[in-house]
Amino acid sequence: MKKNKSYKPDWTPENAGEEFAVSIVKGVENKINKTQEADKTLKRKTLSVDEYVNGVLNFDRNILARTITLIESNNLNHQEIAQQVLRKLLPHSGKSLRIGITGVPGAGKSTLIEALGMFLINQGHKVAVLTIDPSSTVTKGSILGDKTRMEKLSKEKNCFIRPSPTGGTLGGVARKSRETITVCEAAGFDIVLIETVGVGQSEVTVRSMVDFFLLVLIAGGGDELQGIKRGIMELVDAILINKADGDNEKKANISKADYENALHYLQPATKGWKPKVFTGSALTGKGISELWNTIKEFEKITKQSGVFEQRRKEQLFQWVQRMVEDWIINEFYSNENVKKVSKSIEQEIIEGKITPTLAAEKLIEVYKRTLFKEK
Ligand SMILES: Nc1nc2c(ncn2[C@@H]2O[C@H](COP(=O)(O)OP(=O)(O)OP(=O)(O)O)[C@@H](O)[C@H]2O)c(=O)[nH]1
Ligand SMILES: [Mg+2]
Repeated sequence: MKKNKSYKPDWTPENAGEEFAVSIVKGVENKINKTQEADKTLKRKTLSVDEYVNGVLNFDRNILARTITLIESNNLNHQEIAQQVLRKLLPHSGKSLRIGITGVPGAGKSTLIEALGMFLINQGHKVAVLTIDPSSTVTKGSILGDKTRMEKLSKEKNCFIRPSPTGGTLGGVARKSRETITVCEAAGFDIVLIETVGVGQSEVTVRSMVDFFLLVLIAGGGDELQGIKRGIMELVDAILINKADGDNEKKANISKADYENALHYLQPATKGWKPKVFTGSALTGKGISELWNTIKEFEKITKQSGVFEQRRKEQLFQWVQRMVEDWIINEFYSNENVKKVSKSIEQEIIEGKITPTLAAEKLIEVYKRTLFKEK
């Protein structure tokens, strides 16, 4: 191996002589990476926009998965191709029924998706399952859990399961998921099920991309225990009290009455639709057909009244709005001058030298000044 003759480390005093020089062996890391990269590109021929589009439209599962990977990529070049692909797929999308499923961890969402998914596939539907989990970057998501929970479903050729895209903010995850819905619909999936954990903001995001929103609760769990905020109840079209099997059945019926009562005082999430509460068991399959009948009834009523189409249109505008908002926030906080001043302003607030309103004004002023300078 070739040695570098005289290399001086960073800590070497200025004007130091050769006594500080060390010999090092040049790393070989790059070489290995390059070979691996080359292998990858050899195995994975890059596809043209039309190859992606035709693959998706012809229900080529391999290309479908690669298209979604392209959408999820943060590489600018990939994003550009992804947008071209999406533009061509857009006219073929929109024909599915989008169903959001939320609930605390362990409520039985994935088990329910397995049961409902199999029920639908046996009726001839094509089912796409997506999960939205903004925390998955940290926890690596519940991919493993989901794969085992949806064991039968994951083997079905008319089912496609895609775990939450990792990395980035909820806004970023949401953009990718929305675009993934478009791709799945263009591929011919007529039912899209989206699972999200009902803590934090992700349920609001999922509500804004689905037609029907279901909350899964556990019998006798109690509101506090389940961390269910009133806010979620205002978003849902139905509540399933899950795990109503064995000794739990009685408790489930009591919970059902409680939730029906609570919903009675809330504004319905969908105009012209009274949210339904029922009990069931994802494990035994009890309540699955009732759930599906409710969803079909919901679809019929809202399509007749025009509420369905209206919501879809509003969701498109909200989507655009959200992306612009995310961009503005990112643009502001990643501004170098704003970053520099933020620290000292933070300190001034802590010390009570400045009010929050003045602090905000100051930051905005700093940002505005950079804009004028750029011009
Ligand atoms: N007895 C009973 N157990 C159930 C039922 N549904 C789910 N479970 C069990 O509850 C546990 C959690 O189920 P999951 O389907 O993974 O729950 P989840 O809501 O998807 O959980 P996260 O994805 O972690 O948020 C598993 O051990 C399931 O077997 C049910 O109807 N009855
Ligand atoms: Mg799950």
